[in-house]
Amino acid sequence: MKKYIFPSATVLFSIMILMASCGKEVDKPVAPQFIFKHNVNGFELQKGVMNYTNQSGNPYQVDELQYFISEITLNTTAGNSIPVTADNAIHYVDINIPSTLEWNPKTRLPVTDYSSITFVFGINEAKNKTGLFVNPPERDMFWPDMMGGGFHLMKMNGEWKAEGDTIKPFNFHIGTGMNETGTVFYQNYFTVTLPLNIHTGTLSNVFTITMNIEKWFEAPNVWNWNVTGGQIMQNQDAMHKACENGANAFQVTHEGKDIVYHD
Ligand SMILES: [Cu+2]
Repeated sequence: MKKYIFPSATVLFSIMILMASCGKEVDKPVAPQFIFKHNVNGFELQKGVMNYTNQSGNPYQVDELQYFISEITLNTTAGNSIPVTADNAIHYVDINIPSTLEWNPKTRLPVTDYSSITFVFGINEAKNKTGLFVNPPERDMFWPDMMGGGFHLMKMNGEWKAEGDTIKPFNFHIGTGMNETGTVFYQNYFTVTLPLNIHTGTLSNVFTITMNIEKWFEAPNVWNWNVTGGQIMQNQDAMHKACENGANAFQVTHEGKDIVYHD
């Protein structure tokens, strides 16, 4: 037996008002898309070519770049925060794995005005524990247990031309730091907030997060591999300085592509 339910006059009236005021369907929440780009001095990174020179005059090249971005949150002009909670709110980026350069989390964004975006570079202390990832490629970011465990926040591997024109490898790796005796550990993840200028109607749901790689070596700490050496995993002072620089390495742009969420 079928039951027919007749909408009340109030409901009908509300629907008519909605239709009249919008002239179209009410905006449905949309799925965000995040695109990750990697530039040096304003141009797309060219891997494996010693085309770059940092402010200390170290010629360098980048061969591999792997890192985590997590806890992305979109902040509305009205003061609400919309967290991207899908996939444990963690995304892995690897310039040698094209599929990681785009993230389509199953999170819905209300169509409204947004004024900023916040994310964690790396993984926060509560989540960054050994065993968090059991499958590659994320698993291969593991950080040794004796050094605090969990996972690298970033691995940037390459080479620089040292004094005497010697080519040396660098492993610009960031993870949990520790003191010399291994009794105190330091978290190196950091939070980035960048302005957005999204107004209802522009429906900007595609966010491009660009890492400007050269910024890791510029300010406030001018990087010199001849001083730090190629390995910084066991050098908390160097990792801390790297992170101070890294806080200036990101920018975000947005555009509308009208990807409507489907269940
Ligand atoms: Cu490492």
